[in-house]
Amino acid sequence: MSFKTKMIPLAGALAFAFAGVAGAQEMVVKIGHVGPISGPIAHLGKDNENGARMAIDDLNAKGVTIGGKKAKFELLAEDDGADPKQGTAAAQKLVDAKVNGVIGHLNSGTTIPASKIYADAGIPQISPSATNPKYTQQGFKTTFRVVANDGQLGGTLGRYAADKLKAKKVAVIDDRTAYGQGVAEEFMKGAKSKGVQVVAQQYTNDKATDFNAILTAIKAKSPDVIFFGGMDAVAGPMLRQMKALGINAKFMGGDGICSEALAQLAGDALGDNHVVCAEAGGVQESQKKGMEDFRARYKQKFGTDVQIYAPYVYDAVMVMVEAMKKAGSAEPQKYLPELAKIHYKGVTGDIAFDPKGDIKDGTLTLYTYKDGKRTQIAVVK
Ligand code: ABU
Repeated sequence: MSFKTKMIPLAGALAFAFAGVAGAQEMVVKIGHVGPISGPIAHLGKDNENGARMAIDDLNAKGVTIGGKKAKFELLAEDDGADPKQGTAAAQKLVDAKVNGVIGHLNSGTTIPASKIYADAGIPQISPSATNPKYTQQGFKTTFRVVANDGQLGGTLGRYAADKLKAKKVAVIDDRTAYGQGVAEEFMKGAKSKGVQVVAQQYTNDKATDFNAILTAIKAKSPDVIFFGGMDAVAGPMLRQMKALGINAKFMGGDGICSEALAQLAGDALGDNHVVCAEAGGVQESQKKGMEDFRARYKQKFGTDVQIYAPYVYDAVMVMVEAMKKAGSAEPQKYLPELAKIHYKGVTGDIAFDPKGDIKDGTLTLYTYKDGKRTQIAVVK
């Protein structure tokens, strides 16, 4: 046997041994994401999922070390169709897949029931868009949200209707979801606190397309403003039918209607300065460039504009990973305490949580639509 042939197995064994060492220094971190990728608001679910994918791709490209090990991040994306039952099934699937953390869900109606499943499994959950206050009021240690809640959203919009739109009479419609109902109630509280009269209250659902009966009943009461608690996929056709019925009242809604897509969904019924809505977050002047850069990168990557919450999803992933880095571990019970006390500067602003898991100092951005484009009115605390 020659010297050379003797060395080949030795080199092979060494290479194998080193590969084993390198392998032992790597870890896979599974991040779950859930939103409606099917159904009427699939465009919003996809927007959220894209935000998560962008964060995962950025983290893997940059290279992240957790507790001395190189982390490889994997996105496990699930569709809940905005349906509470599908939401809990998706949550159980992610728990069974032993995800390290979950970003989602998009809707309050899915986020709240799913949160018990994650809490029972001890898995941290950050919602980037569910705004019903109940989500963080259940006493779970695992629930966090990076946006303001319906109390802030609805209350601010109610007071805005009185102070800025000079409304004396408002009509309110909600889609009977956890979000729609909650934000409509908060709007009424805010409006009534300013002496505004609620002259009509009507109900629909999150898949409805015909609003003639409820709009006709509302028209008879001549409101100055119609507030809708629900999502853009319903608000668009509702605006078209308002126009067809000759209703000139201003139209208001929360973050669920405040998408780029509302312009297409409403067509020429959108009008200029006719719709006022609010996103449950927003950046101050000094942070605007970071947000603009994010939006440009997003458009380049996915070929479409941000709808509403992709930047918040991106930050939610980053915040979760920052907590893992601080803990030196991706194990939920180890990084959860770090997540609870995190201070993170994201593209959506400064993120820190109160004892319930709600974002501290939540911000809102008021928008209207002009020339078919979502146009910022103001950023308010
Ligand atoms: N916040 C608007 C959409 C999501 C939700 O809370 O249902």
